[in-house]
Amino acid sequence: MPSTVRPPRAGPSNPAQPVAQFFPELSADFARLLTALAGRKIAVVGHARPDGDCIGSQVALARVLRARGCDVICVNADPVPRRLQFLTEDMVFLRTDDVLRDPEERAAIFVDCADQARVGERLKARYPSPAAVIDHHLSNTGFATTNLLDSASAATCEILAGVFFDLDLPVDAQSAQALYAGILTDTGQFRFNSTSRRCFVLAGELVVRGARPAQAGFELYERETVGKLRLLQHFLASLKIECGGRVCVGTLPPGIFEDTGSSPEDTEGLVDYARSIEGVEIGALIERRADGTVKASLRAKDSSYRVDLVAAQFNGGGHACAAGLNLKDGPEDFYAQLVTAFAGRLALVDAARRPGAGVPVKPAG
Ligand SMILES: [Mn+2]
Repeated sequence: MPSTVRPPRAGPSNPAQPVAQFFPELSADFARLLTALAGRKIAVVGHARPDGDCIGSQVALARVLRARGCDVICVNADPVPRRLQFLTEDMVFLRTDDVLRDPEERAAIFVDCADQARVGERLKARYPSPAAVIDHHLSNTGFATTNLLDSASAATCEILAGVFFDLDLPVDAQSAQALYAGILTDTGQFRFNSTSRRCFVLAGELVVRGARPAQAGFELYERETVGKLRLLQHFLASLKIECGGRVCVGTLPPGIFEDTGSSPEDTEGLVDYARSIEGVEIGALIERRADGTVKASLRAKDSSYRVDLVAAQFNGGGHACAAGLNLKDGPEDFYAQLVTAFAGRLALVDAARRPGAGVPVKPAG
């Protein structure tokens, strides 16, 4: 490890306590994984509708494995979003159909996937026994042979950056930019609760290795399409305030992407507007598709609201402050059901906050 790296413990409030490594246990596990995978062909598998943390993790991990002489491909059910393509130059990103046709046996490493189905059902079937999963979602129970999990990390890219530095693995400029972009996007540009001193230390080290914050900022946030802004316009017009001003929900109807000239990937970040209103504790985006699918993204200002538990009521999951769900046949009254679930969650949190209350704010798990 370069002598300039001084890994602190995680958590925004902890004082600086330099330790030997960023992730001592995970790094030891990763070193064993590298040994076990030596000579194997590898598929680095990300989730459906990949975000910056997912693509960043795939690029950086694939490049590190490639530098060790491995034959590596990256696989996703959905294409790399336009605004993330600056990270994937000269990398092989394949889709589900490509790998279903490919008879090659590969060890699969899943990244940024809270559960195995996040890659999509057909990819899950293609890679039924992943060699490893590297992830930061609270709800991840560990579905692979090797499970590198840390829910205190803001991003899978944070885990990977720390592990690569711990093990002195080669992080070139493109990997550094990919890891930086993953940390930048999953921390909401270093704003969310999950943003720790470790995020800043790692980001600084990534800049030393060639990450370019101005380029990342431009590619990620200054290249919106008109369609995306039209979608935002519709979303803002749909916002409804619920639960006495503490919840705000916006809805996107079927056909909205065609109507506005936008695409599903353009929904990223919309829900943050619902949450951003003064007094609103929880924001939500409901997306209805013509085939009956209902998707929802839930965002809380405070981790005590545990929106992952609300998502779990509809077979979803995620983090305390950011969760999501997907229903194949969404009920007609899903909006009402979701608001009722939020009301229940708010009541629980309020009860726990009352002086002398014995109700736990954060149920186990
Ligand atoms: Mn992530």
